[in-house]
Amino acid sequence: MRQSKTALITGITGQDGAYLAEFLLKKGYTVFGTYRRVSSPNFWRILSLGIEDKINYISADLIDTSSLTEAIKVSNPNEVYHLAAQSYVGSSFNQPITSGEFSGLAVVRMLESIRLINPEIKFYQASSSELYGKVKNKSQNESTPFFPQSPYAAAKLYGFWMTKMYREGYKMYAVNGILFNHESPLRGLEFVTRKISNGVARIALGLENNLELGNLNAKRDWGYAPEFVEGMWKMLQQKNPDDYVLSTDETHTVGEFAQTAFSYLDLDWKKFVKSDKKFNRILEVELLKGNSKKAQKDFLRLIFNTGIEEASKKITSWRYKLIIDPLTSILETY
Ligand code: NDP
Ligand code: GDR
Repeated sequence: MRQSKTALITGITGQDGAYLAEFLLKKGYTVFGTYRRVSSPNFWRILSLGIEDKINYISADLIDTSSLTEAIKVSNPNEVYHLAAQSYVGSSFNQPITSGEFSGLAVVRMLESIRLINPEIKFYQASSSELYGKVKNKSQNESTPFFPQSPYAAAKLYGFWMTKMYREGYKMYAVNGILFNHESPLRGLEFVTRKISNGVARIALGLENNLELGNLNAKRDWGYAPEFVEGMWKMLQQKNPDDYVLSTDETHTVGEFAQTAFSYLDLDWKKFVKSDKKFNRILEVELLKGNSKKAQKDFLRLIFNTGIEEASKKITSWRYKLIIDPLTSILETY
């Protein structure tokens, strides 16, 4: 009889993959993770968490169905967290076809493999607040209509519906986590929060004179990645499978984020930040602000072991968690 649970994480080399692996290892899980073969190894996040020797690695590529099927067979998991995707929205306009392959079709490759190998395996799909796109509502929850604004979001929309279809049609435990932006020191440098904290650090150290950004008015609901991965796990522990929004329910502009980051080092952001149209997207998502009441009611409260108010205070302490933590870690490396 199995003593502990086994999880398979696709995209273990990414921000969420690394934090989720750390979280599941602490819970006593046996963790398998897929990575893709690239010319230079990309394990810096796992290394920085010091968990590199505790993970069972499987090489798999999202475009290669047999490698994904093999990963499920070899790991024989109780739970699959499907996180791998081309996750940068801006690049999806340059690579719309591979975005469809990686963020859309690959979801079905996973679902179909699970259905054929062992339909009892629980499946988590990394859906996104980008699905809401051109929003009409001031805040977005599980009933808000989707209106994608990028090839990335359109591909994720397909993945969203296929996950729901396998749940309803084949009665599989398959759920969508509709996660709003979540950041950390392990976030890729091309994403705006890390671009800003890295830029501020470089300016403070005299390595750069300014920071070029795109749309400063875009509003995002930024949370903290290590807390969000716990929410993913919670979704697979519910009695019945369902889709959930995870968000802080607060929104701030990119400009506000930059202002706060510069003010941490007593710098006036207006002297350093330049807005350049070359960083604007073909289509933009102007406003995202989550409404996570459903998750708060079902399980977010349990994550923090506190009341709802305190939980949301903890998750929304964005000034510290999103700016000061990554900034400090950059300054420490110089
Ligand atoms: P990252 O970009 O940090 O990680 C993506 C992972 O996918 C990496 O491990 C990457 O591998 C892997 N990957 C990409 N293409 C392929 C491929 N062709 N074959 C195999 N693996 C591949 O993203 P995050 O960790 O931030 O996000 C995780 C998931 O959650 C993504 O699906 C993202 O779209 C979604 N999401 C993220 C949110 C966020 O705010 N972070 C919010 C909502 C959804 P490699 O390291 O080799 O590049
Ligand atoms: P996003 O994250 O597109 O929301 O997708 P990103 O940090 O790239 O952009 C956030 C907002 O900032 C604006 N912006 C800039 N963005 C970048 N990257 N660089 C800039 O210089 C810049 N200037 C302004 C963007 O236009 C945008 O409005 C992230 C990813 O993790 C997705 O995978 C995930 O699904 C969503 O969050 C929820």
